[in-house]
Amino acid sequence: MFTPHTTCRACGYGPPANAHYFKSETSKDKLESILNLGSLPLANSFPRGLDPRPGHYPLELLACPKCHLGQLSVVVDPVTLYSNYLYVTSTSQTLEDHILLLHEWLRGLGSFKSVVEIGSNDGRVLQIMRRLGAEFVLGIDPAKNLAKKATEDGIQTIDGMFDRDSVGRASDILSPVGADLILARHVFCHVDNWKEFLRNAALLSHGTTMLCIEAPWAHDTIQKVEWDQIYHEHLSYFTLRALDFAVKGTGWKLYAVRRFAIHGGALAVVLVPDLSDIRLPNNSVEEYMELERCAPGNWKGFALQAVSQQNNLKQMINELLENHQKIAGYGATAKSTTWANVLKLNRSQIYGFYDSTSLKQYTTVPGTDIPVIPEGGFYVDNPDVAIIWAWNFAEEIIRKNVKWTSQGGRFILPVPTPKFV
Ligand code: DWN
Repeated sequence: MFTPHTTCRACGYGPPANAHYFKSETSKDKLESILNLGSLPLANSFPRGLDPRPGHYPLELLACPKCHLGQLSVVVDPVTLYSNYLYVTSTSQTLEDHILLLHEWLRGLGSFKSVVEIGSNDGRVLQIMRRLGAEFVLGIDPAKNLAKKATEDGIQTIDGMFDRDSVGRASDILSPVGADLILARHVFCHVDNWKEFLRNAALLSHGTTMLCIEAPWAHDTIQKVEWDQIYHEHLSYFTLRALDFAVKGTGWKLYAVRRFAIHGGALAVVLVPDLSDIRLPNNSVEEYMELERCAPGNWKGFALQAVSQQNNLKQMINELLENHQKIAGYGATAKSTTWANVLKLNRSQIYGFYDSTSLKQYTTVPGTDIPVIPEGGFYVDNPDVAIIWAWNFAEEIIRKNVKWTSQGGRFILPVPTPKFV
């Protein structure tokens, strides 16, 4: 199930999705089509065995001519996307290091003993937050399978979408004070109704609550041609400017911003209750707003570079196959589902995608016949070349496979330009 998306979710530009919209040919006043990737399967719908193959949905990036927010042309039903979710917050050192950095930055902005995480996945981040001193942690996540596991692992987790129901359940647990810190890492851009999300978060807050939203930053996505981050979960491609439009009337105001390197470049934005007369701690909000004003993002140029990048990797693969090289993928990521389907890869070309996530192992890459193989099999199967689909963890992956590279194995980094590393 999906619905068309025709009005910018940040600034409201563009017509409503009605019969007239679909009849009118003129592109006047519409969101602008940037990159149409066709009809693709859901990035994390890895089928196992004889499971029914996942459905395909339109995957097209649009951009708002007014506020430049990148956004998909359709919204897939979130229950379909997330109720049984196979992506697990990676237990990588890279992520651990990032959370320590984020925690240190947040502690510099305010004190917090109670932490609620929206989109808490398997509870990994809340485990780290508790280890760093949080006295009370609570997760909210729609993936029933992950919420159950997190709770069993000691992280109380409400299984549900972030809506009035889960907010009511969280309020009962948090009452009477509310949360000191509300964390929303890589979930805000999965949300269709931003204002509703922000208003729901306000219901969990008190006078000095900090709401921290972290999301891949469109500035990095465009600069580093991270087009493989386009998949159905990512409804929006985040800018501070777009958030500034959306925050009005939701009970929040922008407080501080910082860019982090995680996931190819992400912005962490802290918001505080709009009523608080709290002074801004620094000029970071204005600095990033100015940076985005100066470089609003050339989406059209990004699309051209994305197509060029796709063709380059396809050519590299063909040349390697002509030289009888055994090619694999490292990391069965949501990003690699986009690559595999756009390049129409199959197992006659790619031996398999190796991954550490048990939920994905022995499944098939959505839309293809390529198997997902346990990471431990990488040395057994010993491919000649491996494309690092989890390029956001490339340093860590290369470091832990130095034995393979020292024996002649070669890694390819697919972004910003496919190349051997
Ligand atoms: O927004 C999202 C981001 C945060 O995570 C979600 N919508 C979906 C997901 O996207 P992704 O699958 O592209 O994320 P990652 O974090 O790039 O996925 C890494 C994958 O690589 C995991 O399946 C684990 C695997 N991996 C591995 O097999 N060996 C990762 C490392 C570091 C490794 O050493």
